[in-house]
Amino acid sequence: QEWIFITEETGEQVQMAYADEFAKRIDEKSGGNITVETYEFGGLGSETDQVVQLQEGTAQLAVTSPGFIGNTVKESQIFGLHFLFPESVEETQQVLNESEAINVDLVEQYEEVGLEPLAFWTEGAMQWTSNKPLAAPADFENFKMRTQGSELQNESYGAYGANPDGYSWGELYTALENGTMDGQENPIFFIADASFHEVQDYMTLSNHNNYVATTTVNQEWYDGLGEAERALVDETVEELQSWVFDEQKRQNEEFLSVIEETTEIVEISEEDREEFKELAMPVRDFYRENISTVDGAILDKLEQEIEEITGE
Ligand code: 6CS
Repeated sequence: QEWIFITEETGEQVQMAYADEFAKRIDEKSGGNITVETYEFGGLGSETDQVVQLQEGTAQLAVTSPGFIGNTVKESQIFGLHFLFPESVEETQQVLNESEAINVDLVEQYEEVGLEPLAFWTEGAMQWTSNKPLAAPADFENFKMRTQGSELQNESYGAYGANPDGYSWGELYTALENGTMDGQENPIFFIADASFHEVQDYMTLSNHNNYVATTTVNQEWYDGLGEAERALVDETVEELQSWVFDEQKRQNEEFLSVIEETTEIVEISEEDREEFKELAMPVRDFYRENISTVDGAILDKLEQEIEEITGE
């Protein structure tokens, strides 16, 4: 048997490292009977094309990101809210592992469009890079901010006064270089590996959100697997939760020094951080009223679950 696993990243970036590790373990466990072919981003079209391929079953497995899948699964845009998840990446992963809002209620939303999410995991806290220092909301006035294009991501930056626009990351280096875009958000490993820091003068340690990736499979394929094969997939995905946490941590730590060599690091004062948080709060109501198909019930539950985990 041969399964196709597509990701939105390239080389040894976290999603590819994940897919390759998955392939290796399945090969070993199946005694070579199952081969998992992993595909880098670009090989099979844009990020949104990949969602369609997964739905159609051209690919059986994928790592998907809410920023790109948000038009297909509206509710997944919840991950575009700023300052919702705990500041600690460890606690964020704990929420992603344990939350019923995510692992039951949100999962049902994916199932409605033929997709089966098997695990949600963080690729690390996101930071802003920019061509001028971003330290307070006022700095975002008329700032051309690149997002992945989900409506809620755009609303989140609109709330600070920015002009957000969706863009594929494959074209982002050039857009930042020629000034079509002024800045973007991503985890540190990705900023450095995609060389965005080369064409940006500043990186703000904003920690405003985490990058959440989802191991997602074609539902019909998954339901049609034999019991032993499905157990193999489930067990491997489960094992990889702690593996990928360590991998993103290692990559984010290692790459920070690469960025520091060329790029000025900007910190946000406590006061300004509070101002960002205040501006981000009404976006939750926007999500409840304009994006959610269940009147914000998933967000209501998730907020409670986060409170229980952080004790705040
Ligand atoms: O910014 C992006 O679009 C990309 N960032 C990451 C961390 N992974 C893939 C994604 O396409």
